[in-house]
Amino acid sequence: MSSLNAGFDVKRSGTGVLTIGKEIGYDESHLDQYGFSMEKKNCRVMLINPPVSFDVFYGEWDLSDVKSSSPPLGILSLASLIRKYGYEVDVVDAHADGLNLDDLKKRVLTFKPHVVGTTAMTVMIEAAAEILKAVKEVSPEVLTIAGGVHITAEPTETLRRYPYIDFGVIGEGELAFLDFLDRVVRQKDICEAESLVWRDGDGKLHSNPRRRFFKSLDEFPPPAFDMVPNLFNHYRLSVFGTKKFKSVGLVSSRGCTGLCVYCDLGVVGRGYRYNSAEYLINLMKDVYQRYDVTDFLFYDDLFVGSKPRLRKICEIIIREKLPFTWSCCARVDFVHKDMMKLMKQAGCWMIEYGIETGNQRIMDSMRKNVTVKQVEETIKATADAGIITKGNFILANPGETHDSIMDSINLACRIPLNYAQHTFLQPLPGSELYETAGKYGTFDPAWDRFNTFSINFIPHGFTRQQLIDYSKLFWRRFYLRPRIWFQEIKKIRRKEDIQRLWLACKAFVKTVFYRRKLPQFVLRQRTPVSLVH
Ligand code: B12
Ligand code: SF4
Repeated sequence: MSSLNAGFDVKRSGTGVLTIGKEIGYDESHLDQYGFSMEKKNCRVMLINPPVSFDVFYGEWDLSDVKSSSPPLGILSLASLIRKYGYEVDVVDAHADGLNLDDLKKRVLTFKPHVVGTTAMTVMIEAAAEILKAVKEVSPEVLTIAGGVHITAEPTETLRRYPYIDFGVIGEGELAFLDFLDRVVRQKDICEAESLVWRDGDGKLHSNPRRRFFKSLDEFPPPAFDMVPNLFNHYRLSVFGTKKFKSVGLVSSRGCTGLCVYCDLGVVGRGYRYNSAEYLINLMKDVYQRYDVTDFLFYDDLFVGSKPRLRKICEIIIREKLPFTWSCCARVDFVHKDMMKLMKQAGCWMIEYGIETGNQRIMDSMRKNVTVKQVEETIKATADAGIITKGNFILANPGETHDSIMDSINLACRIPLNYAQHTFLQPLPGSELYETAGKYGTFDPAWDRFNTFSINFIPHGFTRQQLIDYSKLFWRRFYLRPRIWFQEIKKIRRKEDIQRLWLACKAFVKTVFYRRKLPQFVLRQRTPVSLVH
């Protein structure tokens, strides 16, 4: 039985956060080497995406007109794998289906699961814990387990706060969950499973050593899209990130080599692993054949991280004349300028860049390792290749001044961006800033406010109202320009384009002229996570 010292919490502190890929290491073995049985098992597993309201996701911003939701990829990846290994699985997307706790209780009583698992980013953990509490109310014997980015960042504190979560899984879930279930079925000691956080009979919390990062991602089956009721009645991806309403979001790689201080890479690590071009193209073809989808949104932190893979993806799409359009995210220092024409030819219509700031000092303090000049050059090169550009900015960074915010607004307007958006800095659990933000301003670490739209960090020298005013200025200065309006009008081809533009306009007006009043946050410093020794 492992002590907490061997676990993840300790490594997360201090500079450990910078090197988690290296410290944890890579698992080069193959899935079949683990010897998990594929026979059908008498074990029912329910996986629930928590019912989080859009108000929680969007905070003070009224984005109801453009609200988006997408299939829960983490849960669907796990469901796909454990189904292959003989478990009976029920996926419940309580968020998309608008289910309340009573509906969930009924689902539990009907399916009679042995294990119920849920997922959560930080902003969702409260809702996730509520559903596990409801599960325990109707079926106290069910084993409850939570996974995802939040539990990875705050494993022991989360179990301490929510006693109805029996177990937590840190990091990637595929092998850890298979191992856990295998132990449940074979009645082996569950508490020795790697990556597991658990509570002993005396209520003491333990965090087992973490699994290494699995290398052969192609051995995992693709997300089980067939396990959510209806891909298009239930979900609508971001109006701004897709070309069509009917679009599917995919993740084809894990990890990023960046060191940005505000970013939480706890689950996937600071390295880079990816599905092969062939795997990805087969998945896209499968989604196309089953659901008639031709538009894809790659959520990957670093879709363009491997140039040979990117080239191959583009070449296959072009060679096979696949009717796909797609958009992806990229870093300005990683995108390959000589690949842009090929990407465009292969259907890439938009690249979303994390620009974050127009001020070099702030850029350096974020540890972006990028210059403002690089931003300018990359955006120009992308626009020259005929690919639409979207720039994401973060306002209210540590060390921010009124001038540095204006630098960001001015940069957004100076470079040939087609779209720009901003969020407010949030020192996310799992990011380096979570530990240090208190030094640079006032920080409210309430978990249900970590949606990146709410203001939970106010840098020294600013008031909350000033940040709201700068936010409104950002949107007005960028979008109230004739160039942007002409571009949108020129793009109209179909009735759907008009609908999408109308939704965007409504959201713009509400963002600039109106913000909902939510209770002001309590200004306090972050209290350190209590560890069990
Ligand atoms: C894709 C994505 C999204 C998509 C969600 C798609 C979907 N429905 O799944 C969209 C665009 C909607 C999104 C939104 C947000 N996101 Co987001 N997103 C990501 C991204 C880029 C990839 C996540 C992913 O799908 N990975 C692939 C799957 C397979 O991995 P996974 O979900 O983590 O699941 C694995 C494990 O976590 C674990 N696991 C997960 N659940 C469970 C459950 C059990 C029982 C077990 C055992 C294991 C387990 O096993 C899975 C398989 O290995 C991550 C970045 C990253 N590096 O993780 C950010 C990230 C998760 N997002 C983040 C944030 C902050 C948000 C927003 C709050 C931002 C905003 N401006 O509103 C919103 C809120 C949520 C919302 N509105 O739905 C942060 C979360 C940080 C935190 N501590 O909370 C991340 C980490 C970005 C970052 N680097 O800081 N996001
Ligand atoms: S913010 Fe983007 S570039 Fe920076 S570490 Fe995170 S994923 Fe990488």
